[in-house]
Amino acid sequence: MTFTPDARINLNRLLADLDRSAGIGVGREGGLSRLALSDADREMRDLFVGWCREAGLAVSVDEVGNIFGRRAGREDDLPPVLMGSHLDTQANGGRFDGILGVLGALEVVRMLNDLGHVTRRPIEIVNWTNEEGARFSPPMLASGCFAGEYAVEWVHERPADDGATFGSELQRIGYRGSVPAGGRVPDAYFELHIEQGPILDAEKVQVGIVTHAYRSHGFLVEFHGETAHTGPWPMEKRRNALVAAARLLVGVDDIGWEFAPSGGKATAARLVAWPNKTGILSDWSQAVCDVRHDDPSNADSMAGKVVVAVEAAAARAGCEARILDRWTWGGRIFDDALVDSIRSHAGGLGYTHRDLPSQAGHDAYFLARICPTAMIFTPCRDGITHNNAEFAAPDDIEPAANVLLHALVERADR
Ligand code: HGY
Ligand code: MN
Ligand code: MN
Repeated sequence: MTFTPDARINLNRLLADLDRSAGIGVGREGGLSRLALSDADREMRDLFVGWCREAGLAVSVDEVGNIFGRRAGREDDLPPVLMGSHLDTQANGGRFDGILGVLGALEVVRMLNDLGHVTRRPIEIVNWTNEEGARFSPPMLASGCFAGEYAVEWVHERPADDGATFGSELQRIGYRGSVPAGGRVPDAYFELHIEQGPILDAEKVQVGIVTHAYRSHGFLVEFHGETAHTGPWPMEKRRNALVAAARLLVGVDDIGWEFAPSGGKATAARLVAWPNKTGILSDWSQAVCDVRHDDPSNADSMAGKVVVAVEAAAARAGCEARILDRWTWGGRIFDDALVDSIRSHAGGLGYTHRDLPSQAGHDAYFLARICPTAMIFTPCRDGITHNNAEFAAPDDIEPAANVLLHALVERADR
């Protein structure tokens, strides 16, 4: 057998893998809660590594836990073509977000094995650590490190709520690899992902051709105040860090509503405070928020308004504020030739398809900084995601996975 235009993935094999994954780190009904570097993440990683080895891949793990399964090429010293996504999920995550991209890449490799097709260039399938940023901020932490955005030491120091650090948890679960993180340039990167939006499902379109990404700015903000008694302490003397964070987050929500008519979004995502107890004002708090817009200049002005809101919230609550971390991604970051290839394979395979932007962040955003990169979207029911009701039917999955198979081989064989 060999690779021909009518080659297709083995959908039932991919669905079986997705079912196995759905049983590891089970969350609410139908969903997952498989936070990065948790015991459940380790279990899923071990399963994925086993599958890679069964598929004849050489497995390596880098210093921030990214897992690579390498399939040799005929000219094996050429830069590899990468494809993958993430196996970690949100706290109330779905069974497809990220997971479909990793297991879809594995299925492509298995199908090439079935066909006995060895590509000219080597292929590497990838699981990126901590894409969600749910346990360790910021999101896309390990793909960002691979792309040179974050130093390994800084990544290892990222704290979790329970006092653990990224590096200590990586060590604990046995995935603190020795391979340097990054420092190499892949030939290209593909990422298969559910749309995480309603367009493809609503229009009954089979494949999403991702032309660009919403411009996004994220903030981690810290406030310092003073503890005091909630009873006798006069209002004018209060320095309640919890109030400062709350005022910021309401201000961020107002920015979202201001830009909603043009499709902008602003999210008050997280608020933690100490001591955060009855009877006492909190003297420490942290808040995470982000703003997103299809128009970069709008996104940038939303970000400017967030910075003003930080100062206003601090002043109103009598606290000091510090922006501990900021992250920015998105724009026209994908490779036109790869996007065209994906579009032509979608058409050539007889699938309906349409161009659209990505509104959610993805590891591909960082890979796009170092090599030609493109994404392929599948529909997901009503666009529901980061929710246990997230769902992609077999008919939703198969077309985009087949497009990945053909676009990957075209790139790896050129
Ligand atoms: O933040 C995001 O959009 C991604 O899911 N990490
Ligand atoms: Mn994702
Ligand atoms: Mn996600």
